[in-house]
Amino acid sequence: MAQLMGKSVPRTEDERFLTGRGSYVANMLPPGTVFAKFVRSPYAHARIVHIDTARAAALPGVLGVFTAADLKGEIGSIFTAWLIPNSNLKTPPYLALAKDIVRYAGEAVAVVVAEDPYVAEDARELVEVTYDSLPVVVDGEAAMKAGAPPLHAEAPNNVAFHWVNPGIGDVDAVFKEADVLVSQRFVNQRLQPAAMEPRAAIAQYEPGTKDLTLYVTSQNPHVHRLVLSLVLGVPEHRLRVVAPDVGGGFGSKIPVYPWEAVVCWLAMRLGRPVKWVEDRTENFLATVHGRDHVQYVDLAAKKDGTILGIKISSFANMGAYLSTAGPGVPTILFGFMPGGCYAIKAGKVEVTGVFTNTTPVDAYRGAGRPEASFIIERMVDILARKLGMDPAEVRRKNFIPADKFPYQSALGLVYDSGNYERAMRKALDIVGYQKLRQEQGQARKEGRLMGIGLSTYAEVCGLAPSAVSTGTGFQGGLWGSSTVRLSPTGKATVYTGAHPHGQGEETTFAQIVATELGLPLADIDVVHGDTKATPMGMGTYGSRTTPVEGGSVALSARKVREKARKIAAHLLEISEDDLEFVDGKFAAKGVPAKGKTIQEIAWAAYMAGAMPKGVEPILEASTFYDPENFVFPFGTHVCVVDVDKETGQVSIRRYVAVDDCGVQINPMIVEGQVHGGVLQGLAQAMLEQAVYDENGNLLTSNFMEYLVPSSLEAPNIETASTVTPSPHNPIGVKGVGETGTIASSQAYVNAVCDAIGVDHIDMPLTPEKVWRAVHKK
Ligand code: MCN
Repeated sequence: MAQLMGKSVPRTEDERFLTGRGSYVANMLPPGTVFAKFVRSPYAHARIVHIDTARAAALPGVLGVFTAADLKGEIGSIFTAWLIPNSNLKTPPYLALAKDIVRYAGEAVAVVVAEDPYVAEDARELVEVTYDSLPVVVDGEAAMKAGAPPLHAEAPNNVAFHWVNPGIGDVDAVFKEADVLVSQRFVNQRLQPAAMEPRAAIAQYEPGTKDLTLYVTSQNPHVHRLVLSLVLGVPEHRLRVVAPDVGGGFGSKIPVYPWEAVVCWLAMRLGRPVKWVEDRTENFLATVHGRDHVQYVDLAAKKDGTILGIKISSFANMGAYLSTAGPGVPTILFGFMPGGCYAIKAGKVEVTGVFTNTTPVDAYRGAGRPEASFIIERMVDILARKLGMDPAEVRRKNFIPADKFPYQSALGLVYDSGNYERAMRKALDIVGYQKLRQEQGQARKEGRLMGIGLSTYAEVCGLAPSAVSTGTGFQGGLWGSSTVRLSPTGKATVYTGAHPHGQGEETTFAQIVATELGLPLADIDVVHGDTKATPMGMGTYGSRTTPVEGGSVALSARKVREKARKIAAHLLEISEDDLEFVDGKFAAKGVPAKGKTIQEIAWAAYMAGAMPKGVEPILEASTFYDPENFVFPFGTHVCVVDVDKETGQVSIRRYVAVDDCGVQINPMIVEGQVHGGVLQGLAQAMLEQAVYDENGNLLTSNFMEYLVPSSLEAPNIETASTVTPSPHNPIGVKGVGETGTIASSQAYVNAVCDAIGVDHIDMPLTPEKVWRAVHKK
């Protein structure tokens, strides 16, 4: 069998991406396309008194200006798809175009359509909206206080939901056993996803067939189709959603946005293809934001460093409306993981979601799990400091032992496999931990600030199984789907329900099929992103694509192989049991020369004149794979920093990442994902923060104000791995797309706090904050 699993083959998709031959929505232009631009509110909270569209509509080239009044209920409210049970969830309407009241700066109040995008832009400026401003609240905790401006009549005190994970053990009892208690408030600041490609949509309607096609920047085209069909009343089988190449998403292209529904409605109303492409400022104002939690954490421990329990009270700023997956992120995706990789006896997590006059918040790389991992990894360091123990020693003492898997965690999940001690040992060996600690002692004597930060994270990903997704209120099963089809000449096409948008599965899924069927990589095509071509699928996010969709691909390929085995046995006139499959050829055991290649069997299955009894023509198989559990990657990251006392400037001297994502399909891609993920987590620790003023204006609405890291800030990332396969996944894989982000923020913050000798500094650690911490100002 051609063993392509585990090989660092170059990414097949890169040729088109790196030579400018990708196919992006913004580059498409169906004949007769007209252009939409949205008029967005400059107010964060205001009554809409009047909208005068006359001057805009009179501009030559304008086809129409539309407001909520024109929609006349033809577009339903955009709804959240994660209805968290037992949380008293409030779901106020989120209208495609605001009616009567706007609740965040950037909410759309009108749309202009013109023959030319520049005319549309000019016309947008001519729409005159009279607003009557209302009091504004942007801070999640402030929004719940008496007297705070109310956003929605159905949500008293602006509370969107209240959810509790009581855990399994008796948390109050373990807190009574404690010798030491440590408490800390954390602000996990709001972030703005900044995918290279902003959002875009083109809708095209065929009145003859009543077919509506939407080309859109989506991470999950079938989810887009389902939601838009319900919102627009277009039958699902008449709606085709195509997400072609997508230039990054990081979670922000999971949600279905109101304006995508408007673009569809306009195409049906005007009978012309309608195109909308957002610019960067619109992207920052009206594409979902991420994180924005305030957490109060208590940790109970023995004086020898044994951790007993954790209690968390978290406040999640949801923005003005609940986005598609919004409520699930700070609850389900956060609230089961703050025990990290430790054998904690009991835990309790309480989460309150709050409405504010800010952009809605949804998934952003890691989505809930970076927030969980940050808390536990910071708390372990704070505990170590309080006890005067080495942070590595406290971790080692509390790790879930390698022989205790599958492990029932105190917060309610069953971790599939792990060996935390081995990953930490490897990272500490690579970085030379003992020597670094000695050097640090010497540096301190000389008045220099040097810090070492550890992050021994465990995370949950591979979002599935359906019993869990639906049991936690998600309005969809989470399984993987695929079809593997061999043409008569033995070339394979893989149709997947995933939609990679930079991660590289066109290559890794081909590697899976090549391994299972013994085909050359060049003979395999991976198709995704088109609801008309692919099986109903749940998309790409939550590092689910490889374990769940990839698992499905492996199972489909195995079904094809088993069918081919039957045909081969029939053609060779021997028993199936006497056949072996080596390098793409079925042959009698020990007689490889006489046999049938997979290509010959594909031809025979097409000709179909000599098939075994009861076997259908064509080599093709499909699988809907619903895994029995999540997968739990883990690892140890170590960050070594030097802090300049005079300026507060931090420089990263070393960054070592040891990650374990089970079996690796393509180690080069895994390394690339770790690099990108680490930098995204470091960006939160060092630089990024969405900032609103007290009137709800987003001050960070462009790249001058919202700082994403450049190669200058990026450290050299030294990567290594351990391999602990997932026992329940068909190919032993776990996800890796988010591990770097989930691990890295706290490695940096731990290092800086270690250098200065303080308990905590909230992110981002700007030079000013660091300087103040050094000088206790
Ligand atoms: N892989 C592998 N072996 C493994 C695990 C993964 O070879 N054991 C490979 C995969 O086959 C795939 C890549 O690594 O080529 C990432 O796979 P996976 O961990 O399954 O993650 P997903 O494909 O589900 O991607 C989602 C994840 C998330 S949640 C965010 S956010 C994110 C990320 O991936 N957004 C990205 N990485 C991104 N990378 C790019 N370029 N752009 C984004 O928007």
